[in-house]
Amino acid sequence: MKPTAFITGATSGIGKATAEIFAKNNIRLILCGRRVERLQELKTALSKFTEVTTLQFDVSKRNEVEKAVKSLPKDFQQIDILINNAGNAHGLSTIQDGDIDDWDAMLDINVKGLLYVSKAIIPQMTERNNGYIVNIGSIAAKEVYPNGNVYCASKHAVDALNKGMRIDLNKHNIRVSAIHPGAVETEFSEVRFKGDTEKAKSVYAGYKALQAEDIADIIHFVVTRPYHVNIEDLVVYPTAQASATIMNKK
Ligand code: NDP
Ligand code: 8X3
Repeated sequence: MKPTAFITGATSGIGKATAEIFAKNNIRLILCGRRVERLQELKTALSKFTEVTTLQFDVSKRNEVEKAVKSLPKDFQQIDILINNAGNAHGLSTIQDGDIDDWDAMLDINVKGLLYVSKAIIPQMTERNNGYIVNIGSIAAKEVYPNGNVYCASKHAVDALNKGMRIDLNKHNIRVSAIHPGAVETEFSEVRFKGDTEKAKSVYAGYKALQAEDIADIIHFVVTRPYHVNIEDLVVYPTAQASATIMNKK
């Protein structure tokens, strides 16, 4: 039987590219996000390759998450692979100038949202003693850079949760991995800079950034290893990037 993957943040960037590569490799899809038109468009496009259903909810709203997961049609209720990908940075400021609404958004979405979704899905994995969880962290999970304070804290939490999940779920035979990308050219910087397209573009100027498909390819590699193989985490940079702050820009 084909495995079923639940992908949060499937409407854009890494999540969307992961949905595309999974669809072409015989993985059934539960696509999640808030932008319903994009979910519908992607469902139409990927239904040519695999079975697809969609769920519209905000990961940071606990009731929405629980209701959405409970609403899954019967033939999508067994989730084999969970990709905890939804998340963003909101703002880039010193701690003294930071906007508390941005802090709330990052902690509510990147940390609590990941927990709410995991909590809704893990019980059926532990019951079956089978499943795979992939958490999308960041180099911000491994390093702290100037003005990155709360985003880095939220991703350090993802790194800790990745480790904690693997320890606690070990007796249930559930695999848990994290992917920690460097700069990936997606809508990420548009969200960080609140729609300032020029500023967002400048983040990816003067070098070849990772593309969403590069990370999707790695996620697909990770989830298709033999069942006895569990990759703890992978840090992935563009060749031009050596750390969060060292970039070889032309
Ligand atoms: P995008 O902005 O392109 O995609 C973000 C996705 O998250 C969208 O599908 C969005 O869907 C979803 N999302 C955001 N907030 C919520 C929410 N409250 N509820 C539900 N879904 C939400 O960015 P990326 O693809 O780059 O980001 C994906 C992940 O990769 C994030 O966790 C990010 O932190 C991480 N990452 C990104 C890097 C980069 O350089 N781009 C590098 C390292 C890590 P919608 O708006 O429809 O809800
Ligand atoms: C996204 C990469 O360097 O902007 O997580 O934090 S970075």
